[in-house]
Amino acid sequence: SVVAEDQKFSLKEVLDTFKLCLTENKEVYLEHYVAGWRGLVKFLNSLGSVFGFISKDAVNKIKILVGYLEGDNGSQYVTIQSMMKYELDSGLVDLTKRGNHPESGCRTLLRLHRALRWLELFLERLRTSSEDGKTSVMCADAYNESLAQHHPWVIRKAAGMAFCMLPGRLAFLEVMNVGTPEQVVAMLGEALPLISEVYQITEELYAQNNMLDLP
Ligand code: 1Q0
Repeated sequence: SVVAEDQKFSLKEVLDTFKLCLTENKEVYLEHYVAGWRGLVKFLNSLGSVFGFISKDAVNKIKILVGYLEGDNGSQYVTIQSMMKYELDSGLVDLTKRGNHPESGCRTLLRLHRALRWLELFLERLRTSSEDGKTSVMCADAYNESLAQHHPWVIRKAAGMAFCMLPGRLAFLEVMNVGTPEQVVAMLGEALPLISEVYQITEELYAQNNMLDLP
């Protein structure tokens, strides 16, 4: 049905939102960045309830950012660059330890930003994997190389268990809703440089502002 089609995840849709993220002078639109995550969460939800604790956290962070976008100071949150400037200039970021601003846009987005690195590493493995490649292993390797460094033991443990529930490579490529495995691989090849560029630009911004370790 039309409704079912609407709710179906499509890799193309996520790809398109990440394409919209960058302005001409390489600023990152928060609205599209958040929309990209919405699409990914949709995908995660379609994989089953074992991933619920992960999507819940992502949804929570998306909601915080949307709250700022739609709030009274929404015009300050158009791009990641303007958000950083605004929050830093106004003293709205807890820089060294949690205090009065435990849910700043900067610290919230940093969590999604770190997860974007996981996504990049995972999708690159998926793209270059052979037919008998195991998604759970690709996912765990990508996680250990990135996000895991920022997570305490309990979360690493829970994440590790969830990864084991991932569908196999073929089923995984199928739910991306693109077409044949070859077509998915081609689309991943197109998507990855975009995701990577958005990641690099954001990483640079956090580094320049000494905010890579926001509590
Ligand atoms: C496909 C399997 C998905 C696996 C996702 C890997 C990430 C595992 C992360 C486990 C995190 C769990 C819960 C909570 C963590 C928070 O403590 C942590 C820090 O925040 P805070 O406020 O406590 O300081 N939060 C995070 O690190 C953010 C984690 C966000 C993860 C969002 C994952 C969204 C998943 C997308 C699925 C993409 C599938 C790829 C196919 C798409 C093709 C384009």
